[in-house]
Formats: sequence, C-alpha cells, structure tokens
Amino acid sequence: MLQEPISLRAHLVRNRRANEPCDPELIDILLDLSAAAKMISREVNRAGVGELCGAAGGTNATGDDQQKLDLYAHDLVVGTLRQTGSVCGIASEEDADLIAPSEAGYASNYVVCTDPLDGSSNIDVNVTIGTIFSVYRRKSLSGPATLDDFLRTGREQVAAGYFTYSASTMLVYTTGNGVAGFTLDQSTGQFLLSHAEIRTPARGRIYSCNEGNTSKWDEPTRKYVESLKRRNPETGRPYTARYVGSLVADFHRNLLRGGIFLYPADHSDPSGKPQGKLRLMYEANPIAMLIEQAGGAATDGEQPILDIQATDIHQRVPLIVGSRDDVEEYLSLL
Ligand code: AHM
Ligand code: MG
Repeated sequence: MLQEPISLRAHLVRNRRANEPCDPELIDILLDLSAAAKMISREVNRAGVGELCGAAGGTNATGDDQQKLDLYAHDLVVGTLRQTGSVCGIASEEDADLIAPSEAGYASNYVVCTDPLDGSSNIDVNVTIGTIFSVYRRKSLSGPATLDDFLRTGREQVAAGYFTYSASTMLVYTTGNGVAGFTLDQSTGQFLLSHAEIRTPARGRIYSCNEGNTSKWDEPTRKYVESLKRRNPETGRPYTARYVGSLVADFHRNLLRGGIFLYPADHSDPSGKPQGKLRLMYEANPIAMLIEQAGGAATDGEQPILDIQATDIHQRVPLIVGSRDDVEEYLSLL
C-alpha cells in the first residue's frame, strides 16, 4: 500500500496523543504560523515582479533598515495571530513595543516572539530568507500579556522553529521532544513531513561566520577560527567555510550537515560593552532550543543561550551554535 505523506496537522495531533507538550492551543498557533508562512512564501517567490522589493524607508527598534518584505511579513504574522486570537501577546523584531492581542486572545495561554523576515539583506538578491518564531506559556492569568510574560529564559520556551524560503519552503520545529522538518508541497499547499527526528552530527565539517568582522572579535575567537583552517580532528582536513548571511539558511545547513555558526561580540564597539548582532528573543533562543533538541549546543561564550535571563525584548547576544564537540572546543579556548 502507498505510504501517505504525514501532514503538519497530523504530526501535531499525533504528538498530542503521545503526550507531547502540544495542546490544542499550541497546535493552533503552529498552524497559524504555517498559514502566514505560506503567504510569505508566495510573495517571496514573486518578489522580483511584485511590489515588495526594496527598502521601506524606516528602521526597526534596533536600528536596522526595514525592507518592504520585512513589514509585509511582520503584518502577516501578527495579523494572522491576532485574527484567530490564538495568542495573548506578540513581540516582533520589527516593532519597538509589545503587540497587544485581539480581544479573542485575552484567554489564550501563549505568547509568541518572532523575527518575521530573517536575512533581510538577501531579499533583493533572491537568496534564502526565513521566518523565526518562539512560543512561551504566559505567567499572567488573563487579559493582554505583560512584559513579564516575555522576559524569561529561553529554557521556558514551549515551542520554537523557523520557515526557510528557498528552492523549497520548509518548516523546522520543536515542542521540546526532538526536531522535525516539513516541506511545503506547493501543489496542495500542505507542509509534509520530510525530515523526521533531525539530529545534528556531534562533530561538524563546516564553519560559518562573517570573516569580514575578524578585527572586531576577541583574540581567542580569532585564534579558534584560524585553527579551523588547519585541521578537523575527525577528517584530518581543514573545515569548509560556508556563509550565506541569513541565519536560518546558515543554521539549517549546519543543522543537517554538522558545523559551527559564529556571530561573536563586536569588541570595537565604542560603548566598551561588546555585544553581538543577533537578537536573544527572536533569533538566538529559538535557534538554541532547536539545536539542543537536535543534540548540539548554543552559547554566548559565557553560558548556554537558553540560560540567559532576558532583560529587554530587543537585546542582542553573541551566538555560537552548532555541533556539540565544535562548540565545546570553542569554549575550551576562551
Ligand atoms: P535580520 O533579522 O535583520 O535579517 O538580521 C539578522 C541577520 C542574520 O540572518 C544573519 O546571520 C546576520 O544578520 C548576518 O549579518 P552580517 O551581514 O553582519 O554578516
Ligand atoms: Mg533575523
């Protein structure tokens, strides 16, 4: 008999029956996000002929130039979650403030954090971009979520994942019980299970970082990256360099193949407080939950990303993430 492909909905319902922490409300949120992603995917595929190419003319809360597609993706993700009332609050990289739910969301138990369009610099050149999300159970009892519902550690995430818009559109997600990947079947509009139980190799062969920033890194990080060009203990050959400049794309490749991604702190920062570029709540935390669930590790150089207590919804962190042995080796050199 022909094996039926497993749809995202079927996978989520099956996990719920298996007592995964995946209740009907959480399932609705993941299906809402996948509905928004399908629409973003459609616009990404016709970005060159549509009206969504180029800069929007403003900047976001952390000073990045906003592209038209950044705002389109933000409106779609936020609009979908507000319309269904599946969340009681949203934090987006593209909005300085917390976003209130629709009244229907007051009774929801969950908040969502999102980078609606990751890899903005790659939009106009047709290179892989994505949407990243993270879900927490609220601490407050009812009504719109409060800041305390968001300022937590990443360990408290109940779900995290991303969509990639590339040769195919994919969803990779976890609800804390392993990582699964789905590919969008454009003909039926369904996300179908294509990568069950993703595990990342314990030692990778790839390193990914913006080496144009070498002069801004601390000495141990510079030495570590130089050492990768000499010898991989597993292969005896140098590591391979791969860097797209979209976190979702770089992370996705390394997750499947094994490797290490680094966006270290900028030590040339005149404030004297070296920070990373990537955002804790929208990028680092969801990526860290995924990699830990796949057997890898994520650190800011001092502690696991998932143990960092958030103090600001837009805070930035250094992010070093990937295969367990590679991240441990990096830490041993610090
Ligand atoms: P964005 O969310 O505004 O697109 O910015 C984050 C992106 C990441 O996807 C990527 O890893 C990083 O910025 C690339 O930065 P750089 O161009 O400095 O290498
Ligand atoms: Mg991003």
